[in-house]
Amino acid sequence: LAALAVPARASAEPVVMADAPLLPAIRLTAALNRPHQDLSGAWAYSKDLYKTGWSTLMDWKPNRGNQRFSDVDVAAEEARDRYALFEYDMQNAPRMALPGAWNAALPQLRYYDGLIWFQRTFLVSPKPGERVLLRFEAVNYVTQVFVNGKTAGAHEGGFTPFTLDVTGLVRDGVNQVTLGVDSSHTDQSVPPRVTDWDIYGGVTRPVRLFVVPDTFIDDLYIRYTPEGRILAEARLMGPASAGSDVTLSLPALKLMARGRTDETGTAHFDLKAPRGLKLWTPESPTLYEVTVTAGTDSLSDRVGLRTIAVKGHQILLNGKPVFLRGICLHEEEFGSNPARNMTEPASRALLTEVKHGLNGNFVRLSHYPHSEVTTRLADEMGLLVWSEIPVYWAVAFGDARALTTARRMMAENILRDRNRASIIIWSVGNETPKTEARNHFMGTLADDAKRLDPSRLTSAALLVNKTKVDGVLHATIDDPMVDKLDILSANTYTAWYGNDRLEDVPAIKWSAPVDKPLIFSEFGADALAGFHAPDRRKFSEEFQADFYRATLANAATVPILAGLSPWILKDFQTPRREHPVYQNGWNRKGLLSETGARKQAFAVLAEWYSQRAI
Ligand code: GCB
Repeated sequence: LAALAVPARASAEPVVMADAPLLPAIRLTAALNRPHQDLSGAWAYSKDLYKTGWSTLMDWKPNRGNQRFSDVDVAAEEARDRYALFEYDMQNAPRMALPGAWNAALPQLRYYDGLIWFQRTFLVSPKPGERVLLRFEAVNYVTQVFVNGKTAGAHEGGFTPFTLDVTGLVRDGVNQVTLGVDSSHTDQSVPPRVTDWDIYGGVTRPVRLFVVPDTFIDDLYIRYTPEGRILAEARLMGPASAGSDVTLSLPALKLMARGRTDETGTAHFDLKAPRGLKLWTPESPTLYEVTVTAGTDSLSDRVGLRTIAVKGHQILLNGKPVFLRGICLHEEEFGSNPARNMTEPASRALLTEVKHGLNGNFVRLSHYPHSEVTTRLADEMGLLVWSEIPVYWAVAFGDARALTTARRMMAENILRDRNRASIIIWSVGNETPKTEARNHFMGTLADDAKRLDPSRLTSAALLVNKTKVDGVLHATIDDPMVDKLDILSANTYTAWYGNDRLEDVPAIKWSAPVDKPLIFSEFGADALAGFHAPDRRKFSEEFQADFYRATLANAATVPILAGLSPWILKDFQTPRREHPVYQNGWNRKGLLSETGARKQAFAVLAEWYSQRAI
């Protein structure tokens, strides 16, 4: 990634403390609740397959004619000088609606995996003592940001937000922002080159512009303890961050407290929860308005209060055992041409199928942080959430750069969402090899998760060791990570992949070396909606339904099982699945087709969950 050598302004660089998590310099927690300009809409774009506009790559052969990020008015230059040479003109380039992956925008870009430039203008008139921040909710995968032709910062990672302080680059009135977005992945990227989902390059979530006071409330972290206390930390950023007065209030609970920030800009609150507090549960997802004020800034959020813990092989929500009736989800809306632009109606439609269609109480948001739209809706609708970063398959576990990227992503994800009561699990990996390097890599992430948020559980989707003894299948979680993680999770595809037969699945004997809760974090089989086969062959709805019956029969025999998240709610696009009859670029393990038609297995799982509902 030579491209990233472009110097990033301080605000884009992670703050590195010895052995501490890698924190983004600006957090802007609960940003969506602040006044802002949404820069969604028409952006000019220009594709650049050979990355000629990536400044550092062309340093050996400077070519003004390709610098899409400059603020030169190309048409005016051409009009002024008939020998002027430009091989782009962003101001007059075609437009694309953002957010949304470019692969869905135009047939010519369906398989484009490389660099595309985006540009638009915005109006801003900051007053003295104000800061201008640009926040990007998700850009896949590497982004360089330029404001009025000057470097504003860079970011790697396709699913977590980043915020740049552009105060020094903006002028009063019309400004120009240009993004160079490179979707290509490398051997060091997270995720690596090969996954089982589609490219989805580009600006997939909104870009927003904020004007905040010079000293502003950058972070709020609030949680409820088993002892009945409400703990909160409010962190200010800016010249007056230390020694400032901060007020915290939860009006519905008649709670109000004053604090003062320490030298790190943080004010700590420790309040006794009043009687009558309603704890958040999936059945009754009570949210309380919380407001922090400091100086001229104020920030509000709606938060649920609850506890989550493990005891032996049980998961305890508010001290009571809970069985996770879940399903995995990719971030894809219904339809045959998803752009991974999750809107509230689209997210609500998907989560409604989980909650009311399947009788579920849990979603695994695989394999990367989903939109804040979804985690906020999970809070509101009452669904427990597994949140993960794309430490997936063959990540370069021995590579220091990959670890830095993953740690920063983990921090960005946790800092974004640690006030979401719905989230109970931070996951640090999916189906990864049992090597020393990987144990260190994922172990570091699990430690970071606990440091940033000791109030939640950790897990990882692990591979299972399977043997057959006297005709009976034995599945063992013999992974060195079991000691590190709070919950053991297993992806199990017996009788879909491999040579084992469906008839043997109900009798699989499960064992783990430690007494901890186990989740079947994945199991599933492809079925093409509408394909029915009397002989119940693979890819038929009948086979998928039988596969669910067999795996659920097995699940009922596993005493340490604390939940399920089968693979997956809905068919999703992936270049790995090219069977010309059944797949055509779609992984067909959805219980719903891409357009939302329910397959037979949907009812099988819904019925099983209705029996488990407490
Ligand atoms: C897995 C992966 C998931 C795949 C799925 C499959 O184990 O975690 O990303 O899509 O299997 O369909 O094979």
